[in-house]
Amino acid sequence: MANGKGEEVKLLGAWASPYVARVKLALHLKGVSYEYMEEDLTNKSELLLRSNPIRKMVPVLIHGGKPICESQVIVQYIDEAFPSVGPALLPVDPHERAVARFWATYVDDKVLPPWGMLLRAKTDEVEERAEWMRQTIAAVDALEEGVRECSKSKGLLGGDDVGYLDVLLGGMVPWVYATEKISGHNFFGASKAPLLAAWMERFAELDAAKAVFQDVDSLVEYAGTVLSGTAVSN
Ligand SMILES: N[C@@H](CCC(=O)N[C@@H](CS)C(=O)NCC(=O)O)C(=O)O
Repeated sequence: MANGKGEEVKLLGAWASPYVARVKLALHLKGVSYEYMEEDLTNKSELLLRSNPIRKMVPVLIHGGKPICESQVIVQYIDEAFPSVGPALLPVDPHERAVARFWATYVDDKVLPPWGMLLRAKTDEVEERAEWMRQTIAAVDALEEGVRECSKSKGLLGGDDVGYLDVLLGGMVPWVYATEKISGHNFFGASKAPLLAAWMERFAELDAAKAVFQDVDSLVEYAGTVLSGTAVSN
């Protein structure tokens, strides 16, 4: 693995986070070596608080001593800071670039919030859970259109190779599997979202995905304990 200008790269993360997984995927795809530092989010390190004083969240990438925060910003930074290594993640064409960014924003604004609420809801919050489920399914329905718009010959979303939207969605894949185990509902299932389902199978075959994806049973346990204290069920 090669690092631009030999500067040290550190990643502050939390193992279960889909946002952190995005950054790990981008680093692996780019062939950038890095030191990973696991944060205890109940007792955040001085380094995290100093590096991301505004949001105090992971992921934070520290490159040559300079912190970069927010997963989308970090993935774009990695693409720009390490241009000569690995595939270019953002499309070269400005319109294609804008479309990839649009769908990335859509995922974070519309798909992840209700999904996160669903995973955090208590089992007796039946109506709330039904509403979060409905909102997540509606958002994923629309995301199918994004996959249609961005996918090219190989069925990945970055043109001829893996790209920005692949990385952003890729970080969520283990949570798709975990949610299915918890609730019986596969948000990227073939009957409702055939393009996403096919994309997910292809993405999961990449070496970077195999290296980065979390163990699904551990995520299920995490959802049942850390997130809600109770698992989601149908
Ligand atoms: N918009 C942020 C979200 C990051 C995020 O939600 N991180 C969570 C872990 S999954 C976190 O650090 N939570 C700690 C806290 O909220 O105090 C990104 O894309 O990086």
